[in-house]
Amino acid sequence: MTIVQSTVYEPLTEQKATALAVRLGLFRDGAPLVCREIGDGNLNLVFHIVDQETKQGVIIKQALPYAKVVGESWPLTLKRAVIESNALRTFASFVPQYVPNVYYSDESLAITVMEDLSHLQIARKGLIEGKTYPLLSRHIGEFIAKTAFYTSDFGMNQQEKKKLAQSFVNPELCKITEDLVFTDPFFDHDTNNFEDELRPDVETLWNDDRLRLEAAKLKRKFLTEADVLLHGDLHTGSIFASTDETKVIDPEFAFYGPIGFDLGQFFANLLLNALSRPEFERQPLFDHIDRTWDVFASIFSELWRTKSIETYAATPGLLDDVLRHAFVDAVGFAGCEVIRRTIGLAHVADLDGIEQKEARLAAKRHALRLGRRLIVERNELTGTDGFRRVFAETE
Ligand code: SR1
Ligand code: MG
Repeated sequence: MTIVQSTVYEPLTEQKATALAVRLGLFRDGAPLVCREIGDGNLNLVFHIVDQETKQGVIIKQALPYAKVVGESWPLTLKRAVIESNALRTFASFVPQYVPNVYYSDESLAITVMEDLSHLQIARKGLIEGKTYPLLSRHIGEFIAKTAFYTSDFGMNQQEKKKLAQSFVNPELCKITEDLVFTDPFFDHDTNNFEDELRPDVETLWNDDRLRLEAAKLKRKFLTEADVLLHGDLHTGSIFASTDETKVIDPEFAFYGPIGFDLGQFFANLLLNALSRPEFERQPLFDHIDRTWDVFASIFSELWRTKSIETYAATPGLLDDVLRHAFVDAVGFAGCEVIRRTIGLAHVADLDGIEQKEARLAAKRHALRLGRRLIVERNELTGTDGFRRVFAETE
């Protein structure tokens, strides 16, 4: 990957993105190019440029200096583009099959130029349409296991790890998560956004001292545990999928944090999809949670046993302790994510897209009860079966 320091920042237009792709030599001379801005996320511009004859394309992703979801009143660092391209490059060194190929980065323009994945579909969209993606959890379990192990103090030189962690210090994007995931939904904060009918349920949540204490403990973990390099925003909208391929995108929130965080976000977004479905369609989502954990635990354990560089790695009980904490934390983080996607600033189409109002409110009330139980009872879940049980008990 090349990092090019070139021009002064300006938001690209479709014409300028096309001209840039031509200047970078990404297309043959005279190729008939069509460019569309297709960004539908909360933060960035995404240009899709395609040669109409060969049908080959590229993606140019550009960070905006503010959060698109809110507007220019919420300034946001452009440095996240560098974090994103560096995270993709780091992940590619362990699991190239699960991330897009990065062709160029330009720090001043805050762009990442990368592989066109338009033959795949954003997993959230596909799941909402009822697709099941049989390999999704196998791939995500492997992605998390390998990126976590190889960036941890057990999988890489411990002095180099500190330097790598330093290069992924990401205060502005972490602050978004600290506020939107771990704080605002648990208080009467003006970023929260929910239907008036949910106010009594939400006020019950805000007055729940036990919940607030456990949410505070989880936030503290997120703030203080620089364990492994995380994607940092691993929801189903950050994953492209098909029946046989999976690609993780958008790691602009990457930073060194607690090992259970990416697992928890992924579990939560599977649960959010399950909440939007009738009971008889939920099984594939719970199966995905089981398989993600099983694949993660098995690959992580194998790497720990065969590749660890730490003297204490072979100490009986240590690996079990690491896995147990990863699981318990993941359950708690999943609870926070379920709650914030229901009443916080950034919602998910899985729940908001339920057309019938009473069904939507019922699913959201279920989400709040489920999220709460996952947070306060996370230590009591002995395995991924616990998700099914708590889901059923909170219906
Ligand atoms: C202001 S950003 C809102 C959310 O979008 C991102 O994808 C993260 O999930 C963030 O919390
Ligand atoms: Mg994103």
